[in-house]
Amino acid sequence: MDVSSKTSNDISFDDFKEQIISDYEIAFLSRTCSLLGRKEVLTGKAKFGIFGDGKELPQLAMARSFKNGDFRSGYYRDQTFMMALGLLKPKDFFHALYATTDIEKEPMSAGRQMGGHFLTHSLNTDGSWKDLTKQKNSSADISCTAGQMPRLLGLAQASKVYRNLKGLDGAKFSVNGDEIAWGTIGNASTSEGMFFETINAAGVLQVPMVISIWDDEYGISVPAKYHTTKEDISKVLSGFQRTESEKGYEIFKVNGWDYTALMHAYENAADIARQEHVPVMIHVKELTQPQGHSTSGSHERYKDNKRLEWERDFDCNKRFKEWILESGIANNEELEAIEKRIKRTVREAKKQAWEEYLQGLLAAKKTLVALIEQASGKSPNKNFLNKLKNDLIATEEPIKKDLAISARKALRFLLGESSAEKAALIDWTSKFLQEAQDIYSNNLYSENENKATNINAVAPIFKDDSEQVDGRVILRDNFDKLFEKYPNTLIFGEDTGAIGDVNQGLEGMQEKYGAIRVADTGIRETTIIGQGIGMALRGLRPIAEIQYLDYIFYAMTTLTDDLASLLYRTAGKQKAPLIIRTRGHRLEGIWHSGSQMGGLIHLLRGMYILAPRNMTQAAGFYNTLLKSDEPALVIESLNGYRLKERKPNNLGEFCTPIGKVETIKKGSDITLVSYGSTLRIVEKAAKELLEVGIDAEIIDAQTLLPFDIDKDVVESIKKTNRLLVIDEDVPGGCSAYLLNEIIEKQGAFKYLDSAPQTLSAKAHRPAYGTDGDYFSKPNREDIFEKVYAIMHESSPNDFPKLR
Ligand SMILES: Cc1ncc(C[n+]2csc(CCOP(=O)(O)OP(=O)(O)O)c2C)c(N)n1
Ligand SMILES: [Mg+2]
Repeated sequence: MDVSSKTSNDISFDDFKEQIISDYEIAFLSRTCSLLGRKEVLTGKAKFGIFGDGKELPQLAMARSFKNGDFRSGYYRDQTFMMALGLLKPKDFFHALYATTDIEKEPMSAGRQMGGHFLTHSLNTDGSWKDLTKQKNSSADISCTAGQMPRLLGLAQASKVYRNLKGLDGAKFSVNGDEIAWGTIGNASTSEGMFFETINAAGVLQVPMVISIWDDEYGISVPAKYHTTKEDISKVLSGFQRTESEKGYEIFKVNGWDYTALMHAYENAADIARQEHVPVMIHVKELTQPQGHSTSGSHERYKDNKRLEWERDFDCNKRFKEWILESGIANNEELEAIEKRIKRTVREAKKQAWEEYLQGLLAAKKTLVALIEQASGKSPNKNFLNKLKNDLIATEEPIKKDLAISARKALRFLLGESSAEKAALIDWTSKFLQEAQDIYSNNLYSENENKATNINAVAPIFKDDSEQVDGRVILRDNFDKLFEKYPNTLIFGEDTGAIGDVNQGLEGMQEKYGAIRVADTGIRETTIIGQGIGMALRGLRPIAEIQYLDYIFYAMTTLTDDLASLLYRTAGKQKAPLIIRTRGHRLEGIWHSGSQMGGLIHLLRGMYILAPRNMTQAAGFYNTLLKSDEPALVIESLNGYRLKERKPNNLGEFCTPIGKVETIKKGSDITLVSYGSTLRIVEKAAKELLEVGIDAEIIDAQTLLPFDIDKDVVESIKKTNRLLVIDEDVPGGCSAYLLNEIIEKQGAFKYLDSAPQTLSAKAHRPAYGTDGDYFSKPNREDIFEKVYAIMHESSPNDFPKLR
């Protein structure tokens, strides 16, 4: 629906006037920050700036309808919104530009993210949840345009779950599911698949999501005609509009410079989403970019004079001011007094932020200058050290890098000398580097007590008469225990619900636990992960199922950009303990036998990657993960569901430890490291090797990220002095990673008598059928021959040439 100008009936004129003046103040404050922010970049104090100018007005309207418990999932234009809610102060804004690393001063990411990336803190310092119903929440932005969409779906879905699922403890997360998830996206970014996928899924799921499209008709230099069919996203999406008989969206279209129309649209949107749990789209048109896209270029290069003139005329702040004057809400003098005051405030905030930013660095510089001076006293390189010191003194506004370089260079000039002063300099340098490194590298994984690698192993208990069952039965019965034990656990994916997953690992679970907790979804991997991230951000324990490992790559950007980076980019202030369940490895054909582990372990640092060899180990990983609060990917072995395993008596209780390898067979001649389905083939090959007198030790890596934190593999190599890593990834994939861990990190090279080797799959995708598998992936004979060749090389007499 088109929204025209109307004043709100619900509040008195005085209140309305007060609201308008307060909104004008925020609009002007935000704009002043944008203007000064750009200058800070152009004068070199900050490296990059992307601001919210030209989008102020609709964000004020959104902020007015945003309540405690609500969540935002937006992008870099939303500074006015954050300022309106008091979540971003001008001083914070400048600290973010300078990349201050103190989280108290730069609450958005402790300097890890560029300015313009917003968040609120969901966690206390010990990693426990704050009461999110008592604060206004923003999930942490990412730079990838439209990357905020998948998680938006999950944030909205959480309200639906909290409203409709009985027996949940949502105390810190929801009040009857009344919370809205508010999304924002630029017009050009609506071209992304993630946008369309999310829009469709939210329409299907009917979740309380309000998505605002800030339409300035450009995506950097590219105008709307290259982005959007009919150059009008709400027109194109009008088929999503709900009708009396069909569920869908409520769609609003409103001009971004029209204050009262915006207020009206947002109030309506909020009512519909909050009460009815219906998704709403607000297409905010006729927005502008007063300073162009970012500090990287000027828009005069690609906008003609007519467009630039139109943008000046339709600048939402200018129009807002004109409207205030015309309506007699305030006069020019009053507004100018406000503007003057705000300009002073912002200038002062900027100055203070810069001084605070420099404070610690100047103190460190002073100490370092003194240390270099003292250490140079008796040095033959005194002149060089003096020059170094004077250069440092001349660096009036040093950054950490300047200090690190000076200290490290000074130590080079002192090579071979020995003095107490030099020792003091070494001490300072080591401490400085270590502290700085920690500032930039901490919180990749949880640093709290219940981090996944701290969860103790609990062995499965077997009785003498323990049943031998299909592996999938162990998973199913273990999930049953978990759903019973953790009421906030839910699982969803393609064919996950009614049929209980394609391999029956969830057989009967939907009947028992209901369609909210065990749910079917559309075929849309990215938003399945998004559902998981969003719900995990709001206290639920989702398990998102990706039907086959080969299809996880549809969701890879969301996994790597959003989930894996979350704890790190928020400096530990947000967590999404999402478990992803999938199945892979050697079944049949190019897309059902995937083992692209190298790609996963490299792109998903910040998550755990677990490749259990059987379903008991897999079930144990789920049990461990639910005791922890970190995100993980569990890859079940596709050809293992029908293999017989003994059923443990302590289902739901036994825990497979994370970060620990397991020795499957003892041996003395060579250490074989493998994981997943390939491990079974290695075991068979090892039996055949015994027949020719080669006794191999077999180690199951099983947790690839992290790998072998106790360094057990090197202990095995100390005994066998030989190493072969076997997997079914491409050459140089996961096997190379494991080799690096064992040789370099564990220092195994010292104990090797033969060159360490890898045996992996071919570089191409695995061909279909039994022969396709045999000639694509390492088979029993390959393993036998590779091991034999290593033994032949070291003792040709004992092991004569095979062929
Ligand atoms: C996935 C991705 N592709 C490209 C970019 C580079 N980029 C940053 S902003 C932008 C334009 C976005 O335009 P729009 O969505 O209309 O938002 P606006 O900046 O106009 O508010 C592009 C292409 C990016 N950040 N992410
Ligand atoms: Mg745009």
